[in-house]
Amino acid sequence: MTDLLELARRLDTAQTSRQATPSLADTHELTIEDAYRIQETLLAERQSRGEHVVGVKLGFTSKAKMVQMGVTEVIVGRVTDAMRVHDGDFVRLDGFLHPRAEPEIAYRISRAVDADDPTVDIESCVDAVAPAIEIIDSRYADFRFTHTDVVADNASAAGFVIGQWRRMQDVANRAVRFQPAGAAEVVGSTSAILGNPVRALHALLAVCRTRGIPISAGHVVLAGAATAAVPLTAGTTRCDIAGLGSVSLTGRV
Ligand code: OOG
Ligand code: MG
Repeated sequence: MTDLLELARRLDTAQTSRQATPSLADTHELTIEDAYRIQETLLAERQSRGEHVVGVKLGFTSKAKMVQMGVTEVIVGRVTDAMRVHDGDFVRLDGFLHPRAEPEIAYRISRAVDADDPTVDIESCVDAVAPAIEIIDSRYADFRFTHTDVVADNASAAGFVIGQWRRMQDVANRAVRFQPAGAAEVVGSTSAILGNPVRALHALLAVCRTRGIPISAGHVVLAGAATAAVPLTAGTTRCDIAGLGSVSLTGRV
C-alpha cells in the first residue's frame, strides 16, 4: 500500500514539477486494481490541494487512439475544476509537460447514476451533449505507457474545454472537424467513438461499477477522442461537430 502511495506521489510530482517519469511498469508489477488505486490516491492528493472532481473521462473508445497509443481496453479517469478551460479562453502551455489535444463529445449528468443498481439506465441520467476538446498530458516520458501505467496516471487527464450544451440527442455519425493550431485539419466522425458515442456511457457505467468510481449529478463525461491526438501548440485549436457547433481554446507560451 505504501508503495502505491509512493507511486501516486511520483506521478503527482511529475505533474507539478513538469518532469516526466519513466513507466511504472519498468520497475513494478501492477495489477489493474493497483492502477485504479493509484489513480484514486492521485486524486486525493489533488483534492487535498483544493481541487474538486467535476467529471469523468473515457480513454481508448476509438480505434484511432488505440492504434496511436497501443492500448486496446477502455479506461476511465477523473477531471477536476483545475483542468477546466472556458470556451475560447487562453491556456498556458508552460503548465504542461508535452500537451496534446483531441476532439471529443461531452455529456452532462443530470442525475447521479447508481452503478450498484443493475437496472440503472445511464442514458436517462444525461440531459445534454456538447462538443469538447480534451488536453491530455501523460506524466510518462515520450507518452509511452502500458495499460496499467495510463490508468494510474488518471488517463493522462490534464485539461478540457466544453462548448455550448444542447439537449440530449442522438449524435451518431456526425462529422467532426478538428483544427489544431499547429497541424493540418483532421476530419472524422463521431461514429469512431465505439460506433456511437452513446456507447461510451454504457462502457463508463461498466468500468465505474467495477472500480467504484462515482458518477454524480452535474458531472461531465468526456466520451473519448474521435481521432488521434495532436501536439497542443500556440494558437487556436478548434473542434466542430455537425449540429452541435464548435468549441475552441488558444494555447499561449
Ligand atoms: C490516454 C488518454 C486517452 C482518449 O480520449 O482516448 C484518451 C492517452 O492517450 O494519453 O483520453
Ligand atoms: Mg481523451
